[in-house]
Amino acid sequence: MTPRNKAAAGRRPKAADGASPKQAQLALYAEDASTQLTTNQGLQIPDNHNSLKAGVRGPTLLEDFILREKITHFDHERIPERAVHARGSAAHGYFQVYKSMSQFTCADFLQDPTVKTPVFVRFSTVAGSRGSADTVRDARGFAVKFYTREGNYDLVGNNIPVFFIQDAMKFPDLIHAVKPEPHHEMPQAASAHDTFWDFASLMPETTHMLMWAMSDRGIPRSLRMMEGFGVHTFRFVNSRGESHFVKFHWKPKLGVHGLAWDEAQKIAGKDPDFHRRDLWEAIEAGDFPEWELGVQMIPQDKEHAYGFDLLDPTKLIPEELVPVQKIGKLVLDRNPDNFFAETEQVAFHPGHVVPGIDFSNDPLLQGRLFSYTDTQISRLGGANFHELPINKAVCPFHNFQRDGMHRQTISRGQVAYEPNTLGNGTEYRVDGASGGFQSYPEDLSPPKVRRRSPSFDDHFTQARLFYNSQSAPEKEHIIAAFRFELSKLEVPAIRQRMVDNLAHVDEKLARRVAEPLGIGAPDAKAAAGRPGFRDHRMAVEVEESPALRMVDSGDGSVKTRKVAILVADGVDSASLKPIREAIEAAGAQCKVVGPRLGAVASASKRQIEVDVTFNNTPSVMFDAVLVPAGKDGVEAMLQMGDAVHFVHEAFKHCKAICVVGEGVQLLKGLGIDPESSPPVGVVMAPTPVTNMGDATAAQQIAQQFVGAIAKHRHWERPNVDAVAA
Ligand code: HDD
Repeated sequence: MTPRNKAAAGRRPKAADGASPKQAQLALYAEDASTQLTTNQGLQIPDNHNSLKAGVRGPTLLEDFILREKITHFDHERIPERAVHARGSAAHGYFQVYKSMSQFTCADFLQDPTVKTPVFVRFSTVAGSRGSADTVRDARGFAVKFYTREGNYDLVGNNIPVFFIQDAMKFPDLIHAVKPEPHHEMPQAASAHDTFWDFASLMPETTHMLMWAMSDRGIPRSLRMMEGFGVHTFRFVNSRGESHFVKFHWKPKLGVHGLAWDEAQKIAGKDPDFHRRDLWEAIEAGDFPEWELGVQMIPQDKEHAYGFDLLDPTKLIPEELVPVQKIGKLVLDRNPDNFFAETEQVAFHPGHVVPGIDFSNDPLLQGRLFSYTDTQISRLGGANFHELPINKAVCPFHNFQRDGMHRQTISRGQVAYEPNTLGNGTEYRVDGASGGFQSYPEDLSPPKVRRRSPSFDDHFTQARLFYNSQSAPEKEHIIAAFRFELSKLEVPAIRQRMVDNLAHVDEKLARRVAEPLGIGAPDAKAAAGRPGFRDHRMAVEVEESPALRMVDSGDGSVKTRKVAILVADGVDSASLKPIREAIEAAGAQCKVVGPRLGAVASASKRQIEVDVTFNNTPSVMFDAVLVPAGKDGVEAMLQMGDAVHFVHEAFKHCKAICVVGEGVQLLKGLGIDPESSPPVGVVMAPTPVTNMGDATAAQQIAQQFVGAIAKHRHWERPNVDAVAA
């Protein structure tokens, strides 16, 4: 064990030390490394380096059961990756309700504020393979398994509140279109290719989610800084059998933040595990990520009160129409012990519900109710995946399902059927009289039809609402993302169809997207004439919804933000100290970035320990940059391409930058005049202030810098496209 692992293992709760029921259960299956090696049958292995041979230079003998066992196991180590959401990262934690929700639902885990329900949460990208990069443009999965006292409840959502399609019948088509193209398996983890946009342009119902995916929601800064949504309308049912429709929201404590697209692409190469590492490290450091669970509730009799259909998964309920009530919190406080056993083998299913939570007739949800169990059977090798430790309920479970691949449970007795009189000596019959999960008795008198409801036919009003609700820079990001994706297409007709559709969202948006694409002007009429086009406009109930934009979200704290402090021999360490202290006191994390590992010598010959180098940890790994004063240090950095690039790139990505004294030289070439007021998000500290040890002035500078970091990104910074970085 490395010292770090040892420390982590020491900290982790064991079964006996008050851990959650789920941790106690998992501990029964856990094993620690041992110095003795045995076969799977427990036989001690005498030599783990050499196979059994006929003479030292002779052929290996078939008899070598030890070699065979080892190789055979290795040969079967891999299981199929998930058909979608293959790339994921997960953590354990707990959920706690703020006050009883008994008025709306009888779900046990939503009753008692003193109860902490164990959870396992897996975040994922959708399109990429298991080994693909974290920061690609995509929706993110946000799947929560609650191990409740009434059985497992899975809330299997995304970080976008609407979906591309309205009916599960189209799901395989959607996924086939977005996955790498079947003839050459390219591109990996990217929607910027012909088949995706071919499909999207022919299916205008995708338009609303496309707007979200092309926004900064598609490239989150961190898994800890994104919202989650149950997407579909579900039902809460209380103990009197009364139903409310409900939409679920997860609101991150740290706010909702995105990367710059150029940055996201660079990170995909520099650190493909960027989000996974960020989640892991935050939890190891004790910075436990937190979300609040929000609900929008609509009484059963108000089902038709809105212009959109609650059953249509391409629609959201604007928070201005139905406020989000925060009803509890989710905290992730423990990393998994084993990626495969937990993160890979966990099996989610929207059909894992508990009494008090039920489905709506959303046709996408209805299809999902079939798909998830089905996929686990091939992915996890049989029908007994519920017995895997990570999937096992913490409450007792029992039925007469029997046998199958990899069955673990040893079911005792003669009886495997119901009703029976032989099982436990008395007549045993399940008749629904004694509770259990009761489906909401919805009144249905349907003709059997294979048709889409006309109430699903408005494909543009909410796409427009989303676009209109964005700030000016966020609108620019959406335009740039559409341009990027569509410019990658080889077939101009697909680009044209797409911008024709966009003209129904916003004329100007469509024109701006089309400008650099070598196609004609957007033609709204042409779009309207194509098969599949629906624009039966619903009444506009909300023109603009501030809740849909990301800017200014969060509580203004800089907790866990990463700040680079650039150093080289000769920088002024005195000017660094007060600023570093203030940043760290505010909860941000500093790393000293230098030309080499080891230490550099400050102007006053103090040693400054270097954590990482300009080369191995570039600016895209940080949220902000601090450049100290010190003539010789700054001169040295100006000679280093990596150091200059570091600052220019951070500027281009609209990050907070603080330059002290001569450090301003590193902004040279960006057209910034040190004498005039600095660009937004750039804090300039004149040398005399900090060099002369004026503590109050240094404090002020530090506070300005912390304020700039808290804004996350200064997207309104002008002319960043002109920066060559
Ligand atoms: Fe799905 C996985 C979320 C529609 C079929 N889906 C999967 C995961 C998430 C979602 C988060 C990963 C779970 C994990 O971490 O293991 N899926 C959604 C959302 C949808 C959605 C929010 C729409 C609102 N999905 C959807 C449809 C179907 C599927 C319409 C099929 C009819 N989804 C699957 C699947 C997966 C899956 C193929 C792959 C691996 C798995 O289930 O366990 O069955």
